[in-house]
Amino acid sequence: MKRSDLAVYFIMGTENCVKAPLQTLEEALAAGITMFQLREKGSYALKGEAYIQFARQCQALCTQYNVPFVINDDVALAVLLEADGLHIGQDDAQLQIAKAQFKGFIGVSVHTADEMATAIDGGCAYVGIGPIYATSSKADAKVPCHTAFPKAMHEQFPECPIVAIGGIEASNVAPVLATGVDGVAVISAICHSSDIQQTVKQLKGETI
Ligand code: 3NM
Repeated sequence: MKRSDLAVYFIMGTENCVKAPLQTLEEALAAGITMFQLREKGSYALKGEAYIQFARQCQALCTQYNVPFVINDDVALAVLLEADGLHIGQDDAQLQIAKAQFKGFIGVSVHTADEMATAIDGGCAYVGIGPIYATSSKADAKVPCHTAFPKAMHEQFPECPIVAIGGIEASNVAPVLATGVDGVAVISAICHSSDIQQTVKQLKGETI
């Protein structure tokens, strides 16, 4: 992956969507998202064959738009589908174990400088830092860190690509981009948008 792939990183699972999930994904791809992560969580999450089929449909759309396709927290599915990337949290499979099985790139969620140093030593492709602001899309999200922490991490580890996540939307993206991070990852800003084209532009910092 390239650092610029993190610019607008759309994350989605079927439970996050207001409209049909594949329609939302296709609109987001057409609007210019630069990376996509399938994060199928929650009590109504697809399971088994239905989950695999849905993942394949998402992957096919991403391929059509030449956008990297990432699987959240499911090493076996990432291997089965030969996804471009895998994203893991601190409570998921360990980076070394995931790396031994999956040959694509791996991103890791980090919340401290120590976790970030460990992820870099382990060969992560990028880190996710959040939640920046309060979010209702992740039940067990930590206390918001706001912009000082990603700014400090970018200054301490300038070689490591960083994507900021959590509560980011068009109205509050500017201070996040000003920290020097490579991009922003969003769920609700796109899933709940009435104009995805405009939202993606705003998240790239292209319009006010
Ligand atoms: N991870 P929204 S916050 C998936 O802090 C996720 O690591 C987070 O959704 C973290 O853009 C989050 O709707 C949810 O706030 C992001």
